[in-house]
Amino acid sequence: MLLKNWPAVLSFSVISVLPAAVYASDPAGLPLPPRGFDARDASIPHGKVDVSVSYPTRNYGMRKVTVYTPPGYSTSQKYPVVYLHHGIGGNEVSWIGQGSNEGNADNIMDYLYSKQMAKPMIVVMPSGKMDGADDFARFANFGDVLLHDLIPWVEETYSAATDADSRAISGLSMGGGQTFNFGFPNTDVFHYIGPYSAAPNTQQPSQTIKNVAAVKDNVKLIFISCGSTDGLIGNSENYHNFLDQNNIDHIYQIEPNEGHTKTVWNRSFYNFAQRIFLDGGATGAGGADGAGGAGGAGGAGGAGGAGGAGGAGGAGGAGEATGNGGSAGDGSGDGGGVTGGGAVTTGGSAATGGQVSSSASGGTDQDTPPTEDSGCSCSVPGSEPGTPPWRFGILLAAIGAVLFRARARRNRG
Ligand code: FER
Repeated sequence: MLLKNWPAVLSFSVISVLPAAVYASDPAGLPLPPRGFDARDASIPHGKVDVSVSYPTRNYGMRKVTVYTPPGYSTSQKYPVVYLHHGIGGNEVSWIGQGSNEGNADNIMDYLYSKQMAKPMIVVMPSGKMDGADDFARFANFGDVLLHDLIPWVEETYSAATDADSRAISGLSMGGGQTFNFGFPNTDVFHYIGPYSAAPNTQQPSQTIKNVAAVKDNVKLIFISCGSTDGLIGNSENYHNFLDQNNIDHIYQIEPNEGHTKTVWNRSFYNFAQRIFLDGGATGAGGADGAGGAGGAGGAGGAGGAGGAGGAGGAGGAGEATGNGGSAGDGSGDGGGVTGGGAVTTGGSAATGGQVSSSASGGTDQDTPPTEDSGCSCSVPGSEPGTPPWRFGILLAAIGAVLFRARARRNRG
């Protein structure tokens, strides 16, 4: 009797929360990071930065790399590693605000840890431009060094985990091209892929993704970003379209009114770093965005609920669909805390809830207000292949709706 009406209720509930899934090709619209997220803050703990350390290669002599280890780094534990690449004029110090000064990965990691928004990880920033005939060749030649010289050296020298779940590849511009070019053909090595503002050295998706199933099975997060006015945006868009066409979950984040800038790269690293290495690890972080906020947030709230952390997001919305989303969230986890600017907090008993994209712009503390509607109609990748959190959200929302209505009917009768 209770179950008699469930197909109708299910389809209603699914339809009512569908927009987050249907418009998968829309950019994610993540909220701006809070003020000061990329600045050095004397009042919080700092990681240790080994600047311009040398490591041996088989074919290029000694090469330079900068390595950030998190506050509290200890050899009694193994850390995941993100390999973070610079742009055309950069080197191993560009990501720590020196030399060509392309980003502030050290400050961003310090910030994320101070807010408990990221898993402790090692950030490896190599000089990724080798000898070669031209810039394309120079950046391409680093692939072999990365895989066969640098990674083995890092894993011997630092207290690094050595499985693909514990490796991420990321980078900006020419380094974004490297991220596509080295990441997708090596999904047995890297399970997190984050290219920002990728440059013309980016190979075609048909060249780097020969095996769609392997990408779906292996890769836990693809995060592609670019400034909306960047003349190079076609490289990112090309992958975004290919991934959509092949139903490969990913986040596509466009930074409004930004060109080929450090602002994009810092925001991108902030967004990427808090969404990686969330699967399976001891802290089992549940992704959660957002501090409630205005309408449009409800759908994302439901998704957050599936991750075990998003009840608050659902509550921020309005209407029946968002209410369902919220209650599903309440039911599925014991709510890992939802932080102000909204990202990852540890806890959340639903464990693998991972990349829940933005909900609303509430909670950020910004110099410049968000210029886009930041309601979530995003590509939300799953924390496990084939089971994105929002699918759990939909299912749980539907079950919640069935139970709620059955009880309401009983009470009325
Ligand atoms: C190009 C435009 C941009 C190009 C490279 C870049 C080699 C790289 C920019 C960067 O890394 O910041 O045509 O060709």
